[in-house]
Amino acid sequence: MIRLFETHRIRQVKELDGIWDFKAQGHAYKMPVPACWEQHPDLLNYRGKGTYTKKVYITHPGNVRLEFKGVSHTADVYFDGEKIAHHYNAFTPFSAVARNAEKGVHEIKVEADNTFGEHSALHIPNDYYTYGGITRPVSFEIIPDVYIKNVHFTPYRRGERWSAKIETVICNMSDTEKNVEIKTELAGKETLNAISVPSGSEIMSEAVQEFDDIKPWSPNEPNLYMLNTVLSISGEDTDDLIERVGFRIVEVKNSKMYINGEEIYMKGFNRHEDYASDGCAVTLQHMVHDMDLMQDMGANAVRTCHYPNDERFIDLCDERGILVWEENHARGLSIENMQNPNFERQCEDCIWEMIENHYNHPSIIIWGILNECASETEEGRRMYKKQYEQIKSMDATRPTTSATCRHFTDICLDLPDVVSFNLYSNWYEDCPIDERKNREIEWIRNSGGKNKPIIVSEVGAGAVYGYRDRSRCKWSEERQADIIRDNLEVYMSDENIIGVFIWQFADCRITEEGGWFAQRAKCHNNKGVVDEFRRPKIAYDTVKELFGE
Ligand code: ADA
Repeated sequence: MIRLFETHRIRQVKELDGIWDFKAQGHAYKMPVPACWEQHPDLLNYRGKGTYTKKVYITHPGNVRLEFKGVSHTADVYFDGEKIAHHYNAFTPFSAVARNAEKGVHEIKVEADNTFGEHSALHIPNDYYTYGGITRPVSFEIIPDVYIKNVHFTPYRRGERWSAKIETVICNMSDTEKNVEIKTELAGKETLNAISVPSGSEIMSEAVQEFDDIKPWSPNEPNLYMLNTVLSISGEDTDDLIERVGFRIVEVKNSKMYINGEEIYMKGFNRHEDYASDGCAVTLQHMVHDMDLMQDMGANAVRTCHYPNDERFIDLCDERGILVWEENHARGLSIENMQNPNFERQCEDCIWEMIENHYNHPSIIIWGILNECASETEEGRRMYKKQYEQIKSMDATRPTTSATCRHFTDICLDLPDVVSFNLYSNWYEDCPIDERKNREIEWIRNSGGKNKPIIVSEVGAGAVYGYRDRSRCKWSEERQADIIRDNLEVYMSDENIIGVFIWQFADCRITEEGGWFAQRAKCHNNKGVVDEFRRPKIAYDTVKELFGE
């Protein structure tokens, strides 16, 4: 399943979840897709390349479009031996088209690579694991020469009346100009545009529509609507795309954030896509389990640390009214890391793919970038500024932020709409929490963050699951619960702060390389309030008590 709803009724779509042939290190395997290759006993720590192959049958000649929701971390895709795509980054989708495929059997080959090195500026040894494989779903489509590339939905309100702008991008792969009609249907209203699409080009068609009796999307009432778009040529319906949208407005004013005019407060978790037996290829069942646990603890928000998430998880957030901070892929990169010659382009591609593909999700209310990167440097500032500008050029409707740990030295706080900081009082730094918080806020207010909303993007402590100790020493479950309690009580009672995200929801695997092993028992980040199997620690009930209030 690639989304939690059907996305096409006219376009032929088949999902390629299942067993693929796989080869790595000279051995052959039958490998499930989606999955991490680390789930196989031979490949538990394998960092290298692996080749997947799959035969597909086409009943009529046509253009094949493959959509990969995630390959970790680099993919080269071949169709009948011809290379049709190269993609870097495990966490963003990409597609590839093979034109004029004949009826019969064809071969899809994917060479996946999860190695570290200069070619990979974002996937580096880090406090999370870079797995290998086709780790998210794959779909196989037959598309006409002229097809719908994507549809973006932008709601807005005048008084109590809702309207929306619907932007449809049409791609013409044929060698002649085509006259097409684009019909949209949403909430009982239809639009119709006729446009000409020159050969070999992409044209965006815009429709604006007013609506009646709309039920807005909000955390408490996450109303969703299906947006059906159909493309017709000479009166024949030849392609379609179904999106799911919500009517909601996100605003930042008076140092607060609002949805549809209602002030919001985020009680959230940082959640890595990592589950003990799944690796980063978290199954839908485990996504739902994670969501059930977070909501059981009273959370209303999630931060997709530190990369764009599987779209099915964002679909779940849309359905449940969970507020999402989605961010591009970066964690703790120094200025030397950011000077990797591939860094800026790989960030730009990640931001483009994140927004291009996730734009319509009402649950995403803020875009984040560059978690704890070199925002204390002038060169880092240049890159932060460039990335914020890219986001605003693609989406002016959502605020921006970045989680900083460059306390008292950050020179980028004037750039985002919302200022966020990571601070581990009484874990990494034993100090009076309230006093330290006040110093942080005072510094923010005087360093570019004046009148901006403030989010505590990370707060927490470590505990090894099952380690209880009446001394309440660090790494005991008792101490983790104490530290989380003490921090939440301070942060949740400060009116400067509009949200707090606990680091982190669940324990996650980290890379042994890069010296991380020395700070991370079991080669895991053990700051989850549940462990990697989602077994709750004492802190689970502490969070439930404090978030549940
Ligand atoms: C940082 C970082 C997280 C995690 C955390 C920790 O704030 O953003 O990814 O590494 O520290 O566990 O120390």
